[in-house]
Amino acid sequence: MKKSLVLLSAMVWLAGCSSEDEVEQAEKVNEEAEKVDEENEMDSLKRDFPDAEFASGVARQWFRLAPQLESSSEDSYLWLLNGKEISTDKECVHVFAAAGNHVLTFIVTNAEGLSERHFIVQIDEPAQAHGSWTNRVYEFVRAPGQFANTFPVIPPRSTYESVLKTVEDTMLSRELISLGGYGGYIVMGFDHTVVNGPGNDFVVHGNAFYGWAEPGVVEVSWDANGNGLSDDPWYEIAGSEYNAPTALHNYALTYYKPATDTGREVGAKGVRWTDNQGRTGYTPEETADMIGWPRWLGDTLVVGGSIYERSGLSAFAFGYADNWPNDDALAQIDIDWAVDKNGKPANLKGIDFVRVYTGVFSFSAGEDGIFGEISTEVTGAEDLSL
Ligand SMILES: [Ca+2]
Ligand SMILES: [Ca+2]
Ligand SMILES: [Ca+2]
Repeated sequence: MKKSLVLLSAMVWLAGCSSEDEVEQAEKVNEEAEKVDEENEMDSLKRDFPDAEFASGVARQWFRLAPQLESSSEDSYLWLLNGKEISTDKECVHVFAAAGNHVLTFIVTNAEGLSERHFIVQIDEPAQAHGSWTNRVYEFVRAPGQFANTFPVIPPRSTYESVLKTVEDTMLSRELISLGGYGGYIVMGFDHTVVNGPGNDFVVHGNAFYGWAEPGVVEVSWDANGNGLSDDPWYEIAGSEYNAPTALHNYALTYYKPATDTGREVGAKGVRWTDNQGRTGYTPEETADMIGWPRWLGDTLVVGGSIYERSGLSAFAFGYADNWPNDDALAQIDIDWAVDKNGKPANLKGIDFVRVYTGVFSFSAGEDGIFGEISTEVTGAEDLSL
């Protein structure tokens, strides 16, 4: 097959060329490929590939290359990076861990044959170095509990925007943010994409120590729609408890603000809750310094995801936040552990956003529960590669 000759020549110019030489070579290879297309009379494949043989990008930022092909449902696509498959989508979306030059090959196949083009991709380091710590808070929902308005302090009449600002400032100064009882969560983002490299990739920092874990479930997401916002699908980091017999997924729990709770029992204290398993109950009684309902929330709060059972304050084996001391390797997370809604590997190349929520519903912290509910604390998340 004539095409295989073209592919071979593409591999040969890898070593030792300058970027300009490489682009020149790519031009030659593409001219040859066009001729082959003509010889093969593959009219349907003579489409508008990207003109330039050169594409550039920045390390740890999404690289996207989309050929302007007429849409044809019979086409199949293959992208090779330095000869290795990286995508079978029409648009190539990839992320590079470091600066460097690469050869990208795009192959379209349909009933008439195949056609291919080559690109030299030059990846540079960003003008301003990326930071290893999360730099932005996108969402924050504290669940009712002991530190509802005090950790960090949320002043009266705070708006949601001012709460976000307070929490973001707290994260930037690497101080503790309490998520409250089960389901309370924070969504944080980095100033770059955390690349899924070999082994562990990031760690969520909390205040766990040996014998005192308040595990938070970790979810990850990447900016699939490219709008810079955290509005893309989430993938749970399937830690050691994901398949435990007592684990519940698709769990939902509703908290009711005490003063407005019409279903409240006479004399009841604490915060009433119901869940999608038909259960109901009250959180422990509030005391003067335990104002149970976060000030900025409405009359009800629905939270959920997965929920895990645990007795005492022992740590889960791996894959959670606020579970092992921050400098223990068991606190680290591998993006490879991310799964979709059906528990299938998500195969993520990198992540931009991290969501952490309190993953157990328990009030057993301390003797007689004097330390209140199990509440995950976080100070931020760290990219281990920087
Ligand atoms: Ca990894
Ligand atoms: Ca997005
Ligand atoms: Ca904690």
